Amino acid sequence: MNRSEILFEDAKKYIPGGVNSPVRSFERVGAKPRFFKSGSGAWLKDEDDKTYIDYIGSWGPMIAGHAHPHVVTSVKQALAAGLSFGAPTEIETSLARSITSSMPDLELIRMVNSGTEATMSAIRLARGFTGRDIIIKFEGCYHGHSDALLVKAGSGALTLGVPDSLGVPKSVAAQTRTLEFNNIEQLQNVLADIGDQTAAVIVEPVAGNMGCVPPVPGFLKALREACTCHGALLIFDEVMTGFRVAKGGAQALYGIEPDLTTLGKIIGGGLPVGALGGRRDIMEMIAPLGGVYQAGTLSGNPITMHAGLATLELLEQADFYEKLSATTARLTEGLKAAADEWDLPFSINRVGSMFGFFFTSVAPVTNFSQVMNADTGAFNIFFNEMLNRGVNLAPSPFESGFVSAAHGEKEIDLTLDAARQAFKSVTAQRLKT
Ligand code: KE4
Repeated sequence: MNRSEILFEDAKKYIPGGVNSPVRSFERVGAKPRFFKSGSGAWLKDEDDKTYIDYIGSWGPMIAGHAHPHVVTSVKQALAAGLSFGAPTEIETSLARSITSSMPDLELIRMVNSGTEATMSAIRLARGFTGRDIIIKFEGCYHGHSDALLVKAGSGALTLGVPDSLGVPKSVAAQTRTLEFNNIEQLQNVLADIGDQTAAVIVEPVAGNMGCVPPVPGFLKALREACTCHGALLIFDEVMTGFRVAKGGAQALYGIEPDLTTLGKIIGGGLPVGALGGRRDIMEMIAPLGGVYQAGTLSGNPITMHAGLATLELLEQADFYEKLSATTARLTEGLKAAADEWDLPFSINRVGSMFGFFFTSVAPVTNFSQVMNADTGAFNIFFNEMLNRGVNLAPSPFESGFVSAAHGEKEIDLTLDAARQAFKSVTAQRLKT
């Protein structure tokens, strides 16, 4: 056994499945997880000293690359002054000011410790503000693991949601409806029917948790109009897209103003973080100002705030997003060209520096059922072939990949070289079956 395998067996003695988050178990791709010990720029090193070009980036936060000197220095200086005080600190205001200057729709913002906390709090706030109970979400979108959001579609769009996890009470799931992402007509019909009972519609403006699935033209606009028409709040879950697809997030990229926004990942620079923000009249309902309770021992932790602010400072560099987008385009176009050389059904979506690919001839993939019909067996072969060639992709066909500012020509060329070999293996192994 190599060191990762040894560590995995040891971890399983103390931690469920040996991991602190299920996707890390590699269960979906039929492999054993690598244990990593360090990261630098676009690269990770595992416990067997193998190096990998990393396209997970801690699931999005590492947009500037691993262990960026500016971020590490800022955190080291902050650490020397203490880790947490349970009292207000200036750095919390500094980060809030930085975020809201890039995302002006967030008139007020509250820091929390995870994306799950952010969306859970946003749902409670929407219910408190509107006095309504129903929540609408979309199939294939993931908003963290709070009960109200671990709900899948019932037999029909208007039927009661059903739990998407053991332990979620039917009574809670019944308050959530799950619609088809990118289905404008269904959305308009359902909101015409129950819009005046609906507290909020929550959406990933670019779905990143079923692979990467962008909104079709008009979907977000239709969503905004329907929510406004029926007095339901529109919540953009930008935990993944915030500061990823553009400095102002998807709301800036697509020009749609949500009522509330949730954030996470990049704004913490790799440390535990989440945030919810939005219209002042709504946010002023949060304790201590209003009657919607929300709290957290380590919310706004100064070390996290320093890591987040240092990361956002790096995004101010000239042409940061243009360069990142161009690098990602070279990657995705190269992957498509390599798959075409083997006549493989391969479809890839990209928004800025987040991407997702599917072994299907459907192009572009625009909804969950198309994702589910893609060839996950081919994905697993490709994933493992790439991993064994030193490319660390997301270990699931239902995740997105991320390129950082540290990824350069060399990393993209090496990735495409590995992909040509991996596609050859997919072809060979699929021909056997
Ligand atoms: P966390 O509670 O994991 O910080 O955030 C939940 C969340 C909320 N909203 C969106 C759009 C998200 O993508 C996430 C979490 N993303 C996953 C990656 N698909 C985290 C990885 C994991 O679960 O280990």
